[in-house]
Amino acid sequence: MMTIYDWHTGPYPARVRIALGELGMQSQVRFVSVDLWKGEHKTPVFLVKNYSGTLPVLELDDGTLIAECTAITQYLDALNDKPILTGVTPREQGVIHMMSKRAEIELLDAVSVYFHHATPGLGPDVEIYQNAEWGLRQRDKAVRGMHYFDSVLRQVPFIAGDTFSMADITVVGGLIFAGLVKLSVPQECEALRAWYERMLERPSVQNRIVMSEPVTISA
Ligand code: GTS
Repeated sequence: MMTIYDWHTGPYPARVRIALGELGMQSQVRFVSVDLWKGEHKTPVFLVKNYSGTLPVLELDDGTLIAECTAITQYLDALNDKPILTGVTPREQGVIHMMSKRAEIELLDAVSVYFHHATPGLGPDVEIYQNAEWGLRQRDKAVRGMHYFDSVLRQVPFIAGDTFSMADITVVGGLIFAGLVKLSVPQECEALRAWYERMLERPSVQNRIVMSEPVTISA
């Protein structure tokens, strides 16, 4: 049994929950809730688990700690004989990793910076430094990212090409976060909007929050 430290509505933890759903591995993990709104992810005890003070974190039975959604997803996918989210051939692996990283840089992380810097974020006790101008620039970057991914999806059905992959999950995370901060996908991004409708129909995306009743254990 593996442990995942996460927060049930968080967009980044959603990426790992969606991956677990796609892989059919929900029964192999237990979730431990770390309350972001109380700043539990910044306590000294939690920082031992993840130096970066972010969620999610995967803990293996032998005590190994794996943070970063991409790393966690790659680990889980590699447990299968035939990975389905991170590619099999070197070309697939390279393209999927690139597009997932690009989705972080151009969309998800940008929305996150906007949330933490140009909105009240997690509240004054947790947001000890804010720079609204930087946050607003990142909001605009995220909107440009939406246009970029729209242009990608006008050419191919999924973010990294012909098949669903970790890169789709990362963009889904970005749009989940955008929805939480009320940052709309521009109307003219028709391909991105249609793709997102399709993504929202996937059971892994629909079930991400109810995947497990959160267990509350202060980290
Ligand atoms: N690069 C990290 C990853 O990919 O795992 C980023 C993780 C991240 O920012 N997680 C959010 C977090 O811990 C969780 S959530 O916002 O999606 O719920 N944020 C808290 C903070 O203070 O940055």
